[in-house]
Order: sequence, then structure tokens, then C-alpha cells
Amino acid sequence: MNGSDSESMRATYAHLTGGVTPEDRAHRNGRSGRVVWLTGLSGAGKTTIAIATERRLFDLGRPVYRLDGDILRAGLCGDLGFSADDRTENIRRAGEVAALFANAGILCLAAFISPFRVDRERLRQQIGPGRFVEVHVATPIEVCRRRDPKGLYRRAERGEIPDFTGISSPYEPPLAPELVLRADRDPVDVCVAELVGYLEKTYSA
Ligand code: ADX
Repeated sequence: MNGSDSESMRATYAHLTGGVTPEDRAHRNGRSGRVVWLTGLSGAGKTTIAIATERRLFDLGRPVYRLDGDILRAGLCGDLGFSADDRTENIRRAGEVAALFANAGILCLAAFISPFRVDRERLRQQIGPGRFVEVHVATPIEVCRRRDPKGLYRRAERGEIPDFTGISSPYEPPLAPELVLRADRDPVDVCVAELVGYLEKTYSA
């Protein structure tokens, strides 16, 4: 970086000097914001677990907010489809939004298939390893297919939905997630207790 570059950087960030930092907020709240990222196949139970976890944390008085693939795709990401590039962009935007919530001191629960390892690793680096909790909702594909709550697997198998995760588009499971939830084996309340237990144990300023 040359002299004039660093001058302009200083000018760009000057308005941040004296601003309220995430650390100031963490100090005030007694805990820092975080991103809890639920990844897994369609129909794995991500949204169900996220909704119940949000309710539980809210009832405990925790600042919490939930982002969901189906919701963001109806608005902020409404211009995106399911090609690899579009999914990467979808996760990038969702990660940016989740990071803003975390910076504001909120525990942000994010439920997205997010099938690509490299996209999730980018989030971990961007949000900060200590503030990013990767949760694999590891329901096997046979179970998701059998459950098929939205009838999407049936349609994908008939060739009606291109690039469908697990059928005609890959899902890359996390190699070292903070937590693995087996929503096929354990009832929702057990998964939620496990997640909330983990968060309460590790959630501090
Ligand atoms: S992601 O892959 O980009 O992370 P996201 O979580 O936002 O996906 O959206 C997934 C939801 O979109 C699914 O739960 C399902 O309802 C819907 N959907 C529609 N088409 C597809 C597809 N081709 N693959 C996966 N999910 C799809």
C-alpha cells in the first residue's frame, strides 16, 4: 500500500474512530454476538431446530434472531437460483447479514443448506473463528427423501427441479463442525437442548 492509499484508508475509516465497537457491546451485554450456522440437506430439520432454539433462547432473555434460506430467498436473495455460483452468492449475502447481527450483539441463528465447504469456511474466517459456530444437522439423505416435507425430492427425482441438493447437486458435509445434531434419531427438543447447552456453556463476552 503506498502513502496516498493509506491516507485514503484513514479518511475512509476516520468516521469509525470513537464509534461503538462489537467489544463495547459485548462488555455492556456481558456476552458477545455470534453466528450459529446450521447446515444440512433440505428436509434435515434445520428450520425446525432453529425456530425452537430461537424460542428457547428468547425465553431465556437472550438477544437472538433467526435467518432462513426460504425467507432470504423471498427477498434479499430473490434474484438468485440454485447454480453453484448463485448458492455461493446466497451464502455470502446471508453471511454478511448474519455478521451484522453478531456485531450488534445478537446471537444470529442461520439455517441454510450451504452445501459447499469452501463457502462455509469463508464465513468462518470472515465472521471470526471464535464467533462462528458450525452446526451440522446431519440427517441422512434417505431419511430426508422419505420425509420429503415439501415434496421436493419426489419432484427432483422426476427431473422437475434441476440442481437439487443431494440428487443432482452435491452436499459437502462439514469436516470439523462445532456440533453435529442427528435430527433423524433424536427428537427436536433433544436437539434443541443439546444446541442451547453448547451455546450457554460457550456463550460469553
Ligand atoms: S442454499 O443451497 O443456497 O444454501 P437455501 O438454504 O438458501 O439453499 O434454500 C434452500 C431451500 O430452497 C430448500 O429448503 C427448498 O425449499 C428450496 N429449493 C428450491 N430449489 C432447490 C434446489 N434446487 N436445491 C435445494 N433447495 C431448493
